Amino acid sequence: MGERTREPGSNPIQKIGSYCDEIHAEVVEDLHIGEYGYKYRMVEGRVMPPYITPGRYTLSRHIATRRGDICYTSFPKSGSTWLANVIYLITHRGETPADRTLRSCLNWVESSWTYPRSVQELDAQPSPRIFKSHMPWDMALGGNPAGNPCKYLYIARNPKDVAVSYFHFESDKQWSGNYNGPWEHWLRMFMEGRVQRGDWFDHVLSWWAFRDAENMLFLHYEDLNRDFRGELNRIAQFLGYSLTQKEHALITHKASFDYMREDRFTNHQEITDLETFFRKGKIGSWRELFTPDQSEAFDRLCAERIAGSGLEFDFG
Ligand code: PPS
Repeated sequence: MGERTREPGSNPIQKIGSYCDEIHAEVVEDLHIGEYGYKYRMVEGRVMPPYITPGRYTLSRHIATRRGDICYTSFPKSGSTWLANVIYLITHRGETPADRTLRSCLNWVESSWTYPRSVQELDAQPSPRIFKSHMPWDMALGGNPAGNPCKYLYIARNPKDVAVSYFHFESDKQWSGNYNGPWEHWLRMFMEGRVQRGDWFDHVLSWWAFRDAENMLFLHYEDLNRDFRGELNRIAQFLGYSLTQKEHALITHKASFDYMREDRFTNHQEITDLETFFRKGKIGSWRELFTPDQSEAFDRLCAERIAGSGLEFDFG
């Protein structure tokens, strides 16, 4: 098993073209433009990105999953790309193809943006098929996860870091959400559940309620950050893989923040405007933007919304 660090420019991966509402939002009349230009679509009463089109969403709900399928899911900016890479590396014993990207190896059925698949393409794919989603439980891929042959992994991150990471993400890129307002306003929208993918608390709690289901693994970004070794073993075991020491070391290396930021397999270089995707990769970067008053208000909201659920977060 060789470790390949790719030199910049050494492989043929091409840009996939720019995001465009006229193409990717499909039903453009449905779109709303909120405060500070923030664009979204309502799906099942939730704020969603424009590229979650009615047709793609319906397909994602009705897709026939099979034994061996893996679906990872999260609220945006919670470490899902990191988890995707870990899943890919486990299921491929640490090897990655030189002529493809992680994104192109995943099935993001609910989205019309980046590698949308037809039913025929999905049916023809060998196991294990890896599905990406950012949906709450009641909008999950494959209908009801509890009665589904698919294995689900949910990754949650402390919501202050999510809010900050999401603000940078939506402010830095010029497509889809296109938010161009200040942090204070973004934070208010986040706390009121008005950012794309809806209310963070509802989202996380919806999956947390099913954390003990046999086909479900609930993960925390902060655990991966603090104890990658232990979490890698947990994920591998859940997926039914036993890793050799060498594979373990290779995966640990290839899933590190610095490696993923540089490697063309993972660094989203095929998409315009995602150059800042690998931003900090740390616990506690919320301190950059939260004022003491904002932090207190957020803590009060957390106490109200997750009290009694048993769900706890490490804020660094
Ligand atoms: S997205 O756009 O919703 O799919 O974003 P997502 O991948 O869920 O989350 C992006 C944040 O995860 C950080 N990240 C990592 N942290 C630590 N280690 C590794 N390997 C890693 N890979 C991605 C990424 O930097 C984003 O967090 P911030 O705080 O913005 O840096």
